[in-house]
Amino acid sequence: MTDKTYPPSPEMAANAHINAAKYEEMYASSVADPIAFWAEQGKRIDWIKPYTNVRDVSFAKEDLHIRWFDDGELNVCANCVDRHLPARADQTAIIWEPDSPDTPAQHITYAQLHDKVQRFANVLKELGVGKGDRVVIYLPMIPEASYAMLACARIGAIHSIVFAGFSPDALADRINDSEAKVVITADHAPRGGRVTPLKSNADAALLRCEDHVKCLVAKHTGGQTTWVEGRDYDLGAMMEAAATDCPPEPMNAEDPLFILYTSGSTGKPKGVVHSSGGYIVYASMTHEITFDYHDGDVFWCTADVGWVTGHSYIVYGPLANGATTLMFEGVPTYPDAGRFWEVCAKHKVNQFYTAPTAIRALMGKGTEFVEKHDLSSIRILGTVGEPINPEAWNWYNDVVGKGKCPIVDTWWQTETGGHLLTPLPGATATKPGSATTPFFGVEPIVLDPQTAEEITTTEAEGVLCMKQSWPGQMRTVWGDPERFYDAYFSQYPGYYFTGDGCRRDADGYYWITGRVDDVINVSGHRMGTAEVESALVAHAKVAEAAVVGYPHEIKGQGIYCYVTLMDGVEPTDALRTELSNWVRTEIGPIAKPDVIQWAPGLPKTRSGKIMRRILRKIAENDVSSLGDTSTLAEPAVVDDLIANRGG
Ligand code: 6R9
Repeated sequence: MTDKTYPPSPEMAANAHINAAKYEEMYASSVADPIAFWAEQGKRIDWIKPYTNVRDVSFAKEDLHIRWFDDGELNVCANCVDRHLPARADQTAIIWEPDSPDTPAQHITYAQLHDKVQRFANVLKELGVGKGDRVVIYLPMIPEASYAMLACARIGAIHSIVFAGFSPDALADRINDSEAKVVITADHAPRGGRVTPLKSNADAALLRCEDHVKCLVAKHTGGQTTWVEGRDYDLGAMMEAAATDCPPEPMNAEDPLFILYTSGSTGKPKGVVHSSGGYIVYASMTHEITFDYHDGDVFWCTADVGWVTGHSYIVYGPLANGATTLMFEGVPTYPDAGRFWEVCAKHKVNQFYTAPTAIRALMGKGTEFVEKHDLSSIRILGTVGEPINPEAWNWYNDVVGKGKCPIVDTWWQTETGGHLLTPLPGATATKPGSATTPFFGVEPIVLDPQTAEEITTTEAEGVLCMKQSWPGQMRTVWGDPERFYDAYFSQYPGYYFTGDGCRRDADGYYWITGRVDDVINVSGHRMGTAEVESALVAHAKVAEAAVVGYPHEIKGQGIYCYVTLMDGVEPTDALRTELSNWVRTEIGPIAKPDVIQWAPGLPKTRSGKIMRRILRKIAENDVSSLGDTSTLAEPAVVDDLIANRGG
C-alpha cells in the first residue's frame, strides 16, 4: 500500500468551489453547529413553505427517528426542472447516449424535460396513481427512466426502481413488498449489443402479483411483446394524448421520495426509504462540491439508475443543480474497450464518475483504447462502489487523467443518499486507495468491534460508524421500522453502523477495508450471501449451501458457493451449470456464481453454526491460517474442502 499523496494543483485550488482552508473552516463549523450549517445549506433548494425546524434526530431504540427540515414543503421535481426554466430552458438537461454508437445521441433541454415530465405525470394520474402511491420502474437506461422518476416526484408518488438486470422473481418481490400500483417497463433492453426481453420479464413477474397492478410500457426497440388488454398501457400513445400541464404537488420535507431495495446480511433485500427535503439538499450539495461542478459543465456518471449512484448522481443531484447530465445505455466494452472514452470525447465530458471494476476491466485491454480519444475536456475523475486498488487508481490517474485530474474516491451507501467520505478536488491531497476525509456535517468514528468502544487515537482500525445524522440519511426500512433499528443501530447503540470496516491513518484519512457482515461486493453491486444461499437451497437437488466472497481480479469479489447435494444426487458438471443458471434466473445475472464447490459436509460448530471464516479462507486459498478450528463438530470436513478447492 502506497502513501504517496497527490495534492490539488494550484490551479485547481484557486478555481474550485472549495480549497483546503475553506474545507477546514466549513467542516469545523458544520460539526460545531450543525443546525446553523444545514439551515444555511437548505437554502440551495426552493421551498414552497420554508422550514424552521432544521433537525430532529434520535438514534435511540425507543425513540428512533430522523427528520430534517420537517416543517418545510417543497417539490423535488420542481427543483430539478421548473426552477431552471427562466435561465436554462434551452440548455441541455440530459444527453442520452444509446447502446450502439451508430444510433444518434439525444439532447433533451430543460424545456423539453418539463414537457415530458408533466405529460408523464398526467399519464400516471390517469392510471390512478396519487400522492403516496408506489410505482415500480423497471426500465433500461433510456430518458423515460428519468421522466418516470421525476413524474412520480411531481405528483408525490414514491418510485422504486428495480435494476433491469434483475429477474422476474426479484421484480415480483419488490412490486409485492412495496404494494405498487403500477410497474413501468419497456419492450426490450439492448445492452452491449445483447437484448433483454424486459416486457416478458415483467409479464412473468406480474403472474405473481395482485391482478390490479397495471403495466405501463415504453416502446424502445419496437421488438415484439405480448399484450394483456386492460392491464397493459402504451406509454407513448398516452403521453401524446396527455394534458401538457401538471402542477407540482407540495410535499412535506419528510414525505418519502423513493424506495430502493438493497441487500443486507440477512433475509430478503430491504426497502431503503429516502426523504424528499433532506435527500435533495444532500444530493445537490455533494454533486456540486465533490465534483466541483460549475455552470456549463457536462457531467457523466456511468452507473445505472437502478442503483443509488444513478439516483443521486445521474438524476437528482445534477438536475437539482441545473446541470447537463449524461445518461448512457451501454457498457464500457461495447463495441470495444474505447467506448467510455469515445463518449467522453464526443460530448466533451468535464466530470467522469465510474466504478473500480470498470477501470480494472479496461486496464486489461491496453492503453491504446484510451489514447485514441481526446480526453482534454475531463477535469475531475471519480470512483464509487468498492475500494479501488492502487494499480487501478494509478492507471486511472496516469492514463485517463494524464496526471492532471484529481480523483475523488467517494465512499457512501444506498442508505446514506450521498457521499460521506470523499476528497474534494481543490482541497484534499489524495492517496491512492483512500476515500480520505468526511464531507461537511459528517462525523465518522472508528469502534473496536470487540469492546464496542470508540477508538480515539488518530490511527485506528475497526468498524466504521457515524456519530451524527446528515440530511441524506435513509429514514426507515419500507414496512419494517424494527428492521431499520436492528440493521443499523442495534450493534453499536447511539451510532449509525455502516457495515464496513476501516482504518484511519496518521493523517486522519479513512481507508475502507470492506464489509464486516455477510454482504459481498461484486463489481460494485451489493449482494447478500444469504440471498444466493436461499436461491441455491430452493433447488430440489440442493440440501445445503454456504456462499462467501473471494478476491476476483476484475469484479473485486467473486461469488464462491459450497453446495451439499441431496442424498443420492450425482455431482456432475452438468448439474453445476444447471445450478449456476438457476441462481441467475432466481436473482439475476449479477448473482451468477463464479465457483461452485461440491461440499459433502460444511464446517459447523457444535451448535450447528456454519463457520464462514473458514470457508472464506479456503475460497481465498489462504489455508495456512485457518485459525481456531477446535470448536468444529467434524474437523475432517475441512480437509476434504481444502483438497477439492475450486471444484
Ligand atoms: C454508493 C454505493 C455500499 C457499499 C459500502 C462499501 C462499498 C462504496 C466505496 C466502497 C470503498 C468506496 N463502497 N463506495 N468501498 N471505497 N469508495 O456503492 O452504494 O451499493 O449501497 O454499496 O459499497 O462496502 O458499504 P451500495
